[in-house]
Amino acid sequence: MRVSGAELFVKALREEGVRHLFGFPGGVVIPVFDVLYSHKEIEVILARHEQGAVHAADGYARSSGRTGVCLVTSGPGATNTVTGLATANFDSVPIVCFTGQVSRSMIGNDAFQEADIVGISRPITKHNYLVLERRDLGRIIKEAFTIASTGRPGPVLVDLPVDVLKEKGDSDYPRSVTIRGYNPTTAGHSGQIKRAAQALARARQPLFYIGGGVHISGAVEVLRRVVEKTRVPVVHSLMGTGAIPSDDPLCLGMLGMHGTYAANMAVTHSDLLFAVGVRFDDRATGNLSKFAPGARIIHVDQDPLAIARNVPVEIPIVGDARLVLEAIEPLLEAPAIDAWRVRVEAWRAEHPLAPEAPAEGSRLGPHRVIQAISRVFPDAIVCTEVGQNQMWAAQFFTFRHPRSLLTSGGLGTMGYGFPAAIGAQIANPERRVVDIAGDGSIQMNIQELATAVAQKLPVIVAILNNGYLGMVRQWQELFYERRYSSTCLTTGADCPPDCPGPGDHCPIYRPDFVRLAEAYGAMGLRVCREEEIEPALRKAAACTDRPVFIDFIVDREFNVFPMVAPGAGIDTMILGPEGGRP
Ligand SMILES: Cc1ncc(C[n+]2csc(CCOP(=O)(O)OP(=O)(O)O)c2C)c(N)n1
Ligand SMILES: [Mg+2]
Repeated sequence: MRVSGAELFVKALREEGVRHLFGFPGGVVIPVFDVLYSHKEIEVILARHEQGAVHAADGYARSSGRTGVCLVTSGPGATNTVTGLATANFDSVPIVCFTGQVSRSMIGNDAFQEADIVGISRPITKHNYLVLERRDLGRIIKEAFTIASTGRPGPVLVDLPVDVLKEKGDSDYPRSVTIRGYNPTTAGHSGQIKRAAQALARARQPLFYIGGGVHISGAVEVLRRVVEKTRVPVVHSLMGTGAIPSDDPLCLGMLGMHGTYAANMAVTHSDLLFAVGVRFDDRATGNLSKFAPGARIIHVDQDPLAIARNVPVEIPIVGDARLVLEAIEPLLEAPAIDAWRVRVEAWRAEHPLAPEAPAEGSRLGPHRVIQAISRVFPDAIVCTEVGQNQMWAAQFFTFRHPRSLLTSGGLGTMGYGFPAAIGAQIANPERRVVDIAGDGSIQMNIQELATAVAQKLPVIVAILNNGYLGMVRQWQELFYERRYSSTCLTTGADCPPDCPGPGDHCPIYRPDFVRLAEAYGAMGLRVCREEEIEPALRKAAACTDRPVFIDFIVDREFNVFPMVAPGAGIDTMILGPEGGRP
């Protein structure tokens, strides 16, 4: 049977099991949207901005493990996907993003709405394609889905010229493909796995260092068994949050720039770091010359390029984290580390995560909001924006489930959390999804409120409204003599040039998030006092057919501690507002 490229495209999606497509139309992709119009089994979620569509596909994928799919038009539609693709690429999220393109004969002629999206997206995708022949369409789509979801996952972009979409051709869609030069390793090397087990048995100050790869590979269960069997303490990266429950006695929390005192001290004094699915990102390691100076390092990762890129690794194991941990599990013995555990516990007791208390009469402590969210919605999928809100969410929410913290770790994309929450809610209609947001970040994809209202999604957005681009302000406070250049969100034309800092003289905060939510048809609530936090969250919990924005007016100059100054080793932490150092 001969069908159009657009018909084959939709058939391919159906055979891939795609149930949701995040999209935004335009001239060259009308043929595809036209076919989708009569195929109701694929639900098209109309975003309000292409960046929102890609982040939604990303949240869908991160929360469910299924590949997220989006479809946008050429030119500006395609360029609007760039931040979403880069975000997903950094955090290894499987997405297939289809972009329309001008007709093949027009490519390179500055045609209307032409952009070389394959060139633009090359460094921020796992792979990308321009479909130049109608006969290659089915194979390329199959390859795209295969590459996105296997090995170290990532976004794949497929650029579809409009005349390819209109051309009639074969209706066959391949069941499988072999891709030359693409053969991700899955099982780890058995000799290396044995060496790793022996090293762990002999270690006296060992630590597991866990990252996002553990969620991606579905290794959470086996990891928990391995930790239980060995009783070795665990630290995790931001992306590894929730792999071990935050309240597990062996979980020391996050390491790095805003890591816990116990995690950073344990890394610094460990003699063996057993790293699984991590990148040794600079936000986690701090100054590399001071990172884990006495530790032998075992590194399990799917991506051979991630191994030994930042730190010397003694026992590299390339492979899927779940398969490697399953292979090592029977070989493991619990090391004799009672003395080490006592030291680790002492660090934990010495400096628990104890944020500065807000001054008398001042506004809410943001950590109180997050602790309350954790109590009212203990099983929620938590999305975050970027900045202080993100770090407080990681520090103060008790994560107990895998794939429950969706946050832009690598790229640090403000505006990620809300559209990601929309995608997560669509993939998980039975769960509560809460976006912990900053008042700056939320405005970067605020238009997706229209999407959430249209889809009747009860996503809860908890805005920690501090009137600042708070994380940048924190750096200015600590390292730039409180010169709050371009970080105050209440600044107006009438402000004096030498602002004395926040106070009653400040202009009224705009926008009014409550009225903004209501303008979109969502519920809007405002909370100014501690005793109002839980009632507001319970009111939000009772709302099941539309999004809720809660504007939490928090202390304006509250900081995230501990903090490792940029360039310092992670054992040198600023522990609180007085700047006390260990
Ligand atoms: C798209 C983007 N632009 C700029 C930044 C730099 N940046 C990091 S955190 C931050 C402040 C975010 O402010 P807000 O959302 O209010 O969060 P807060 O830190 O106050 O919780 C900025 C500007 C970024 N991460 N992403
Ligand atoms: Mg803010």
